[in-house]
Amino acid sequence: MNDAVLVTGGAGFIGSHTVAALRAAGLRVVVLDDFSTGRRENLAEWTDDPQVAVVEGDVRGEVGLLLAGHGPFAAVVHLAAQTSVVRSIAAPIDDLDVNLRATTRLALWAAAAGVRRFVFASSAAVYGEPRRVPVAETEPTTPLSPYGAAKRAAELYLGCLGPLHGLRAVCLRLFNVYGPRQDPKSPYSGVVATFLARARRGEPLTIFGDGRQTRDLIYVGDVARAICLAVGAGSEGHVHRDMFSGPPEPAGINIGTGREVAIVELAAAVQRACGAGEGAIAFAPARAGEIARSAATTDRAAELLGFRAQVELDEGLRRTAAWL
Ligand code: UD2
Repeated sequence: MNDAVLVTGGAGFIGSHTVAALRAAGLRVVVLDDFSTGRRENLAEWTDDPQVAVVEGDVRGEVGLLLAGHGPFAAVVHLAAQTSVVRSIAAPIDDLDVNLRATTRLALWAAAAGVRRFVFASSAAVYGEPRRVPVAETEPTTPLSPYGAAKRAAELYLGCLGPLHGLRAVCLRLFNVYGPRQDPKSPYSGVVATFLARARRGEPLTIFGDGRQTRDLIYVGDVARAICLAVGAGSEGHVHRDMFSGPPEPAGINIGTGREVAIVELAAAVQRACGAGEGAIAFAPARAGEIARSAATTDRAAELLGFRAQVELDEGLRRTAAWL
C-alpha cells in the first residue's frame, strides 16, 4: 500500500477540507476522529473512495492500536484539538490533556512509526496580544489563555522531540479560520459562523465590546491548501526551501491573510453576504481574555511553503453563506 497521510480530526471543519485537498493532490488519507465535534456527513464525499479510510477513536487513546493495519504513514496532520479559547479558560486541564499531552504522545508514536513529517495546527493565540500588528513569527509569544499556552507548549515539545527522535515538525499558526462546515450552533463557534447564522435568521448580530477589535480571517480552503503544502503535497509549482533546517525549534509559520478586519466591519460584510442590507446590531460587554488586534505577517508562509491566501473576505463569506 502507498504511504498515507494521517489526518487527526479529519471529520471536522478544517479536517474535512484538508482531506479534500490531500485527495486532490492524489494522496491516500487515513482519518482519525472521535466524532465528538467531527461529523460523518463532512466525509460523505469519500464514502466509496478506497483511498480514504476513517478510523473512529480518541487521539488521547492508543493511537498505534487504533491505526494498526492502516499505515505506513508518510506524514501526520494533527488537527484533533480542543479548539475553543473560552472553554480552555473554563476547563484548562481538559484543554491541556488534548492540546498538549495528546499532541506529545502522537508525536512520539509518529517518530517511532517512522513518520517523516508532522504538521501541527498551532494558533495565533500563541502570541497573546501582539506588540505589533501584523505580527511576525519572530515576535515574543505570551499567550493569554490556557489554549494559547498549550498550543505554544506543544510547539516547544515538538521543537525538542523532533530532533531527538528524527521527526520533522512544522507548526502552522492558524489565524481566524472560517468557511463552510464550521458549526454555527455551538456556543464556542467562531464569529463568522455565528454572525452568518444569526443574519440568516434575521436576528441581530451581537458584538462583544466596541467592535473595533480586529482579526485576520482566513478562508478554510486556503488553510487546507497551506496544510497540503506543509505536507509536501503542494501542486503550486513552487519548490519550497527546507523548512526544517535551522534552529532546533520547528518552523512556526503564520497562516493568515495579512488583512486586519474590525468586527464591526465584519458584521456589515456578513449582512451584505446574506443580502440582508444593514441589519440590527447589539453590543454586549467584551469577553474576558480578549485580544484587541490580530493579523499575520505572511512572508514566511510565502517563502517556506509558497503559500499565499487567495480567497477574499466577501467571496469567502458568500461561499459560507451558500453552504448554510
Ligand atoms: C479564535 C479561535 C481560536 C484561536 C484564536 C487565535 C474560533 C472559534 N476560535 O479565537 O481557536 O485560534 O482565534 O487567536 O475560531 N465576537 C463577537 N460576537 C460574537 C462572536 C465573537 O463580537 O457573536 C468577537 C469576539 O469577541 C472576538 C472576535 O469576534 O473579538 C473573534 O471571536 P472568535 O470567537 O471567532 O475567535 P477568537 O479570536 O476569540
